[in-house]
Amino acid sequence: MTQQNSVPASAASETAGLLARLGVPASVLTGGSLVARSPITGEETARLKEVSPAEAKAAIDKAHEAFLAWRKVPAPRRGELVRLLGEELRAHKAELGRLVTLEAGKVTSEGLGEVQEMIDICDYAVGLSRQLFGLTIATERSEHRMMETWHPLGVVGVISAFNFPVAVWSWNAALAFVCGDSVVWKPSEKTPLTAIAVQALFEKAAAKFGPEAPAGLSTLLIGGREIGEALVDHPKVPLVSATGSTAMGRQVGPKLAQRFARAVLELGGNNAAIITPSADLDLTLRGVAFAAMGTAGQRCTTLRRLFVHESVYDAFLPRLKAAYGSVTVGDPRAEGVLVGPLIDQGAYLAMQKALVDARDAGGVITGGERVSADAADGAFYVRPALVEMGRQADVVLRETFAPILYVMKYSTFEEAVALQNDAPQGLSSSVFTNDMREAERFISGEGSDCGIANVNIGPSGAEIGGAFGGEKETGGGREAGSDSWKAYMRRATNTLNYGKTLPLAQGVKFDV
Ligand code: UN1
Repeated sequence: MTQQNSVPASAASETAGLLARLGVPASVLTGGSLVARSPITGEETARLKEVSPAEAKAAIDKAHEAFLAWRKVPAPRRGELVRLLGEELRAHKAELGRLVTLEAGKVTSEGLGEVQEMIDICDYAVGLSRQLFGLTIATERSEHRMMETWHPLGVVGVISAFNFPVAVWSWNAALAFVCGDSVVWKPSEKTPLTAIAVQALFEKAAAKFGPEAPAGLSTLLIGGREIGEALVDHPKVPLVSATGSTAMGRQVGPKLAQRFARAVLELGGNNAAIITPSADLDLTLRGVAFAAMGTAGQRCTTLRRLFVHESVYDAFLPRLKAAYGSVTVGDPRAEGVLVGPLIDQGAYLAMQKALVDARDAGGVITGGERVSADAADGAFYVRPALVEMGRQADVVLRETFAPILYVMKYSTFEEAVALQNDAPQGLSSSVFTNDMREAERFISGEGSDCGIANVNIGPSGAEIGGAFGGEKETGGGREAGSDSWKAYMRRATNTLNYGKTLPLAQGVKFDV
């Protein structure tokens, strides 16, 4: 049975109150041209001033000046600033999490969870600030030493998407700050308010830290596409980390390559799960439900393709359909709601188009219809869609950023892995199995070709400790944990001669 919430209450007045508590003056929220909205009701929440490309360029120049000062501050001391940022986030987790709910439409636990990811990466970066190690390498020459050192890189540009409006900045920024870099952030036009709140919290932390944190260390640029371009084109930005569509990455990647800047690209995902004959179906059901319907299908790690072994298909599908029918869709602030709104009408229309294409390709659809339209006509709530497909048609191979799960049958494990790897994207993947050989094969070099390959958990909800990112059309970038920090620094190889002779490498003789 379709359950839904009653009329959503105003989101605008609560937004203003939260921003005030997060340290954002009311004057910021009016008089501009960028209209901020809450997807919960569709109502306008602010009109923000946008920077011009010339102002963006000047701000990037200033960020470069900030970098020149910041790189001189010892790394563990830089870590102290990030520790203070983490403290601000802890102290304001409830308000910021709620603002994420209001602006991005995430249910309460996911809004709070996003802020928790920010806190976690701050903790991680604080530890890292004392572990920016290089290697000492055996040299072929006597009385020599060879080593590598890691140095601050410069201004790091961050372009983020609406679906993780604040966490993505923090995965980049917390690392960049401890690495000795300054950060310039262009958030999604769909979620500027959460970015403004985070910048206010950063400024509080920087004020506590003191004058060693230069002005311009963290800069927020509110604006549209041309502001992103200003970041991508500026010669003083050696690294841009961009999260968004593959189409966006195709524009950004070549421009950065043209000027030999680094790119961390976090683009589309078309994540799959394989349900094998030995899978624990209770656990699998929970894993699939969260990964496919959570965040209203708007994570880049959302589960979009499900391959079910023919021997368990008939046992599993009715249970999955029941979960799709009973999940509560509605106001994400309400207790018990698991699926909030789509971000906007564009997302809704893209979902409907994909469902038409899926039907044309022979898909049998359960759900997918709009709900609560009469309660808030500017808001777009949908029942998540389950689409049984006979084959992996074109529509299945493209990423539609909405809660659509395509379900297909398979016969052999090899076939399932091949189907999973057949998508142009390569972000996240999982297998549900209790067969050790299948599990190991899936995560082996011959298994999943994705940046994330999981066993007995869904593809979404990654922890910050691992490197986050994917292959192929996902862009190849890695953020957050493991050794991702190395992208935010430059490496120098140093050879030191402590002897009185000058032996040349490779046995070369050059005696003058
Ligand atoms: C994204 O959707 O842009 O793995 C990132 C996850 C999150 C990150 C998603 N930690 O679902």
